[in-house]
Amino acid sequence: MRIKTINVHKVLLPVKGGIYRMASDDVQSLDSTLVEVVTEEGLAGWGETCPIGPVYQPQHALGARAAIAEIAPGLIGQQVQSIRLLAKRMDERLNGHGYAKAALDIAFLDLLGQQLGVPVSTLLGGALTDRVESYYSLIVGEPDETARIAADKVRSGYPRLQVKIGGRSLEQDVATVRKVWEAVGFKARIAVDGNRGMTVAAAMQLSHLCQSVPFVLEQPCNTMEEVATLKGRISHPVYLDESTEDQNAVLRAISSGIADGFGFKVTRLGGLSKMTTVRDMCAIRSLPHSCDDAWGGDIIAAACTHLASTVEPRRCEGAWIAQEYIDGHYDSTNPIRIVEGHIAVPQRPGLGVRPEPGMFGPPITSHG
Ligand code: 0XW
Ligand code: MG
Repeated sequence: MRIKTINVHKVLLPVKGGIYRMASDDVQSLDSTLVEVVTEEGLAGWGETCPIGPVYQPQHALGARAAIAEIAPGLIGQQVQSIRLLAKRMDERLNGHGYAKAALDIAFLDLLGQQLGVPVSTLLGGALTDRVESYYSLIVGEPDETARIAADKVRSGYPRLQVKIGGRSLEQDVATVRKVWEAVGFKARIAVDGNRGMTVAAAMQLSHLCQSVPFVLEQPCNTMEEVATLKGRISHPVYLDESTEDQNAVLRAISSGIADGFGFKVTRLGGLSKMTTVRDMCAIRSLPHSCDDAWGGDIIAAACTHLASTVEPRRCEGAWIAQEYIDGHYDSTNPIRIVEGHIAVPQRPGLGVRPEPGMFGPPITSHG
């Protein structure tokens, strides 16, 4: 099975409700890059990478497409058999840019799964469950309104909530966390996500003022070093998200004991194949983690779901997908959907989702 063509598509995904607000940035429409890798036999594998704007993390949409333009010509004619060989080939074409390589890695796994007649979860080591948890992300908002949405989402079945804070007064952040807790109590696990927006001092004050609320504090400060100084000085467990820039950053965080868990992004870590390594490193130290991506449609949602199904459920902090904040699906027959806060793991070969033929229009670039 040799690669004949790689088509690149650009898809705009406007935010339902207008604005997705985080401490680090407000976004209104996201620019997703999809790759369709077509073999000589006419089989098509899909991949996707959709950074949540150019500010959330160093990755950005134009960067993804520029990187794919460097890499793709070198993949034409290559066999889709050894994912590791294809990864090596990509590294020989371009240093770094894991978030662009991730889209291609996902497409290779989609192809291989279809050829072997197995779901991607099987290629990642095997699913432990057929239904994974998701979580609802509450954007930075007014405390009472945030608590009202939180209660509503927990009633609908979400087992976990992520409360976004930062970029405003400590008073508002503390009020939001307390009100969400009063509204949901132990009915859901709570992560409080500062998205790099807090000083160490503010993170310490928040933790002290909300001491009796059992939440995990996700990426409160900008750097891993700042977050490291919180150890032993606050009462809440600390998770890293944006600081996990690559596999080595995860290794550093685990070996130095900085993080009690992680919010992982499949594309930032370089794709599903690279994620299996950090997944297994976390298993060795019994560390919980999510299986998310920053944004995107059904393709990346399927990738996150397959991965999450291979994580020991007691340590799986869910697969976040953008469904609640975008309209429609690429695959209306077999969409990846959150039902009662959970996502069914696709059982069909490959990713188990196919964009409707022609729905993205002609590709913006074709290689091969
Ligand atoms: C909730 N997410 C997974 C979606 C947005 O991209 C931000 C992200 C996070 O945890 O920071
Ligand atoms: Mg986060």
